[in-house]
Amino acid sequence: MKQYIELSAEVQQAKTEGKAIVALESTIISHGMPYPQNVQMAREVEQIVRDNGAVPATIAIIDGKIKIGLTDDELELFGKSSGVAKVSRRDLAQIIATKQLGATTVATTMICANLADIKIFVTGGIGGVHKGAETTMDISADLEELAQTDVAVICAGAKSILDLGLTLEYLETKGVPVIGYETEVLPAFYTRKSEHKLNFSTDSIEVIADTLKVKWELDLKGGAVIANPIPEVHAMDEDYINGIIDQAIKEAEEKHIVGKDSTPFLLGKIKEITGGKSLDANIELVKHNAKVGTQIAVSFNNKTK
Ligand code: PSU
Ligand code: MN
Repeated sequence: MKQYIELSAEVQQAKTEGKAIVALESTIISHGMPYPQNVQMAREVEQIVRDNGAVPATIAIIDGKIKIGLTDDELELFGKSSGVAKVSRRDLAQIIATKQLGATTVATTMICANLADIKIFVTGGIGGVHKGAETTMDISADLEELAQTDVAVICAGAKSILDLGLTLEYLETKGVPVIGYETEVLPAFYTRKSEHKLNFSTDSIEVIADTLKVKWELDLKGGAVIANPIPEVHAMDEDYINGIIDQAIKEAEEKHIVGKDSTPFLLGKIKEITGGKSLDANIELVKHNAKVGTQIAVSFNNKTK
């Protein structure tokens, strides 16, 4: 197994020193945002992790290896290249075996982080149950991964391109804790609120770290979602963004966009219709998640080392 994994020098050193490490995904770079904002976002997020006392490990598949931590050149290559594969659990072995350039989704980043014994992972939003999934069966592999892989994901909830109620039902069935940080309801990515009340909310980083520690010490398999709302000043107007999301979904249906192309198409469309405003919000919420996620990683690391 080890022959497929390569740690960056910075991550290797963090391991030796027992420092907290925060995993970051690469699909958000290659398929979630346009160049050059994507690379700039990735660099800023890495710096926020460092400034808050941990080491960032952006994960991607390059030349037959799972890279845990990217160099600046690798980040740039990722952000610029157009032929990067979007790699979910299904695709991981194939992309490594054929030595393709691959970007890891939430599901695959969890798998790779876990292989490198990194337990805390920061991103923007998770995949979930798509609207209309009762007929399309489009349910993100992210949810199954959360059910089985011991990595906590700090995100701003999920976008309303998804059916948030069904996404929560699915996570409940699979026994995945969804912890609201400074929120009583599931945040909806661009907005701080949705109509879906969470059963566990806290304002304490300590309590989150303790909960993760207990969960895994009890060998309760699987991850957790820590839902951290977008800061008020960057939140978008709910009616405005939901109208645009509906428009994007309609266009995806008309164009018969399905499978793994669905989420990137919708993200791109929303950005286009909002004239880039959704991208600004997206970048700001990821930065905020990086700060909160790093605090959790540092606290968890102190409790478990
Ligand atoms: N949501 C976002 N930005 C993203 C994604 C989701 O706001 O970039 C990406 C993540 O990598 C996530 C993936 O794991 O999309 C989910 O894709 P799918 O719905 O095909 O499972
Ligand atoms: Mn899907």
